[in-house]
Amino acid sequence: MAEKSGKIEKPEPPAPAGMGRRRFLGTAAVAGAGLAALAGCNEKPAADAGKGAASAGGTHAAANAVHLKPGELDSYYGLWSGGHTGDARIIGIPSGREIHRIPCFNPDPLIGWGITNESKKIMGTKPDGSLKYTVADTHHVHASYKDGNYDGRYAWINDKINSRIARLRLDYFVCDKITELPNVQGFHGIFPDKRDPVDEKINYTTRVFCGGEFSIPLPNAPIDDPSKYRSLFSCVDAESMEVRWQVMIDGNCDLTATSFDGKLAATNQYNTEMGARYEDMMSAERDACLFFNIARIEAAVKAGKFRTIGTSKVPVVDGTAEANKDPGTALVAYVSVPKNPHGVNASPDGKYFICAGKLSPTATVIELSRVLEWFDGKLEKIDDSIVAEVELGLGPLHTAFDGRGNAYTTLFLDSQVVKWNVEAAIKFTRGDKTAKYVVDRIDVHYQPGHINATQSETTAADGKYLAVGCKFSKDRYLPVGPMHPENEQLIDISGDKMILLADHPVRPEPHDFIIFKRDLVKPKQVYDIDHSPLAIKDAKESGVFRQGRKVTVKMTSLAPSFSLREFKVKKGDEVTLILTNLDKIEDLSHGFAIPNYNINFVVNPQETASVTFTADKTGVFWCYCTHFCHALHLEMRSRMIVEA
Ligand code: CUK
Ligand code: CUA
Ligand code: CA
Repeated sequence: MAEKSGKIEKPEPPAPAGMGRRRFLGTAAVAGAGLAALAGCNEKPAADAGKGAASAGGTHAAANAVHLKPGELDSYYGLWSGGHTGDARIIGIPSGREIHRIPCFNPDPLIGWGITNESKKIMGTKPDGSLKYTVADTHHVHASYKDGNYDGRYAWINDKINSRIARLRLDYFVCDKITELPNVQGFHGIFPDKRDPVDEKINYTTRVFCGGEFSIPLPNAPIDDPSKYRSLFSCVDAESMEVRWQVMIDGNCDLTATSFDGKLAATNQYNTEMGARYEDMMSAERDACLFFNIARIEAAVKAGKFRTIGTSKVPVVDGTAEANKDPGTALVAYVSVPKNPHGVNASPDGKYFICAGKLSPTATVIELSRVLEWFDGKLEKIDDSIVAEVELGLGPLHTAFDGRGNAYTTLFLDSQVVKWNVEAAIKFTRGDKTAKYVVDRIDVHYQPGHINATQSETTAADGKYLAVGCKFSKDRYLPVGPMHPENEQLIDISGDKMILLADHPVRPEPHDFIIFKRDLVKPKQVYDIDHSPLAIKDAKESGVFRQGRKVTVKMTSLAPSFSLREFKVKKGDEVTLILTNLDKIEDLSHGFAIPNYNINFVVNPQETASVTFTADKTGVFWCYCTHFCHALHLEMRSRMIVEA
């Protein structure tokens, strides 16, 4: 893919703001030679690799440093989606250090996710007790809001492969609920609402919106004609995690964003054509950004104006273009935006939604108040809600904000981040050609996808750091065979010019992430022992309890021993082993592994976990602690004797 890193050529100078030669990428161009460019294969390693940080002292000193002294803590939490690993990752910002991973959709043998009964219940099992799914593809992770800022309660993350939404608790940093969306394939964008559209008192997140990307027959059936397929936009209850309602739409959902006033949720569409092949999906010059009128949708559901699909009981309202022409009753507004847009993002001032063009070199700025005017019958044409459409560069994907009126958009094909001023872009679009909306450009390495700034999509956007998720790392790390890591780059955005601060490799492949101030969460480091109804609060309650062929083994851990030094079961028993860690000291976790039984899990201080297995092998099995906990950690064992 990449050219040999030995052949380093000078990078092309940044493209000027007005790019006459850069018009839309036509279908023909893309289908032919241009396809390689779309895949990012035309990039040459930049000659200035790493120079950004080195030249930090040149133009202006980097106000934000990445180097923390030993023992120093990061000032921000970064919450990254894990991609194919199906987890969420906690990365300290600005250091870029990966501090933790939260397994969600896929098994994780470290903590026993997908092994313990508690995690299996969250993940979902088949009738035989095995996991329903073991692969996932997480893209987007967003946290709950209060008063327009993160409140440290929850975050939500999507699984595109099996259409699941997982909730993360931000006190224990664990996944506590997973819901599978009915009749949805390719669940992609996810975004919590920021407040209720109607109830003044509910100034926090109570809904999470989920975009269905792939259109399918509803209900799914072997129907060949793609014009009969539709996709669903789903609303999930933030507390119960049940699906409240769905909206059937034309085209497809991609990314999702929400307004600060709680009134609208948005999704961009790249396939208004409802094509089944990529040529078809890019045949139109414009696609759309949809706006969902939350209050009206919920009123329609309440009034019984819905249907259900297949075996699902979730109310589905009609959001198709044909049924939503009259602004007075419309549930959904279809705003036209250029060719195959990618991200949609809400600016922290609450005024605008920005759609990046992807196959058009533009960003489109849509004014929230005008979309609302259209719903109120005060704006004649919905497309008049577009207040700017400006050229930025090739392959614009996602946008972040600094809270000072600037937007930062990734340019996938140009391998750049462009900093641009939203109000200047609006002036330029209105005819003031002297309005210089492009403020700065910086090369990134390489082909960036998501981008986010510290506190970006909150009212507390602080414009300090920008992280950029580069899809290709090429020559940036020691080669490790054919598979390359992704490159997450950190940029200082505190000054006028962006300054590249650091590269960090990540296992493929995170897409989206958020970065928030560390004092917004209050992590707990010791469990409340009552979190589990199974907790064994006293070592004296330990023992082997038999009910026919079902055996319960109750055990506690307290460094450096388990309460049962040995226990006996019989071949063929169904054994449920419950382990409570009675240690109360922070950081004193124990593991519990059973050799040849394929079992390992961790119990953190005051945590209880259980596993169920059939004792199908006779013999002696040294159950041992897998988590280094004490000078006598190796000696911390229990003997399971399985008798014939
Ligand atoms: S999509 Cu991955 S770079 Cu799934 Cu958010 Cu844009
Ligand atoms: Cu307990 Cu190691
Ligand atoms: Ca299209």
